Amino acid sequence: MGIIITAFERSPDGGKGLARDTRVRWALEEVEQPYKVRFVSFQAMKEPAHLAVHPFGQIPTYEEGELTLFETGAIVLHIATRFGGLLPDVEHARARAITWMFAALNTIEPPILDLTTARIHEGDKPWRDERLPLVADRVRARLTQLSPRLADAEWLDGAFSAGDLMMVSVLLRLRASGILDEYPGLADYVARGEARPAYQRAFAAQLAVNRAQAVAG
Ligand code: GTB
Repeated sequence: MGIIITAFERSPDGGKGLARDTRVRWALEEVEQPYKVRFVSFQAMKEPAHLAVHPFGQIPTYEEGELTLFETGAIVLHIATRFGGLLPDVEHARARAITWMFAALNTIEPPILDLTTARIHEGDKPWRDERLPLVADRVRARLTQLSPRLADAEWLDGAFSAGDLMMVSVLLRLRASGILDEYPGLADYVARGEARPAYQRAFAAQLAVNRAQAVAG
């Protein structure tokens, strides 16, 4: 039964791998499952055919036979549950790895998203210069709490898991701000994630599409 995901027809990041389909591609590469991609434009995302698979008109989505999923966290959890390799077999270790997935999405990512909003989407607002340092410090507070976890450990809890996949994917979004480099241990952790062959394949696949789009104009 084939797997089909959706991705931007043309990612606004031009192929830096920051759009969330990269997380799904990475998970599928880790578990060595082939997949196809249906590319959608911003306009098509808001049309009934796509809204039928994603109620909020976004990417990524995941289709596998009669199963249709949206929300990256749910998709990666499904992939990790359905195929071996991304979650430990031992019950408690498995629950902890899933906890790290939620921590990445619910505790670490929200201030990072706020920072992106403040830096990019609200860049022209009169209160931007006042707000930006506050938001940046909220990110730093979380990174300061997370850092000790990785001081002497390669991954968050034993072997690499879906929790690390999600945490690295979330932290990656910080790179352009320069804040990640203030935490060398976390920067190294992200680099370890990016060095994984499965990540490299996922990154290359999304880059190839965005490069082709750039050439096509
Ligand atoms: N909670 C959902 C999930 O985790 O799946 C959020 C999905 C989401 O935000 N999707 C974005 C989207 O479809 C793409 S990934 N946006 C279009 C819309 O809402 O109309 C977010 C994203 C977009 C662009 C960059 N970038 O260019 O750097 C990075 C991340």
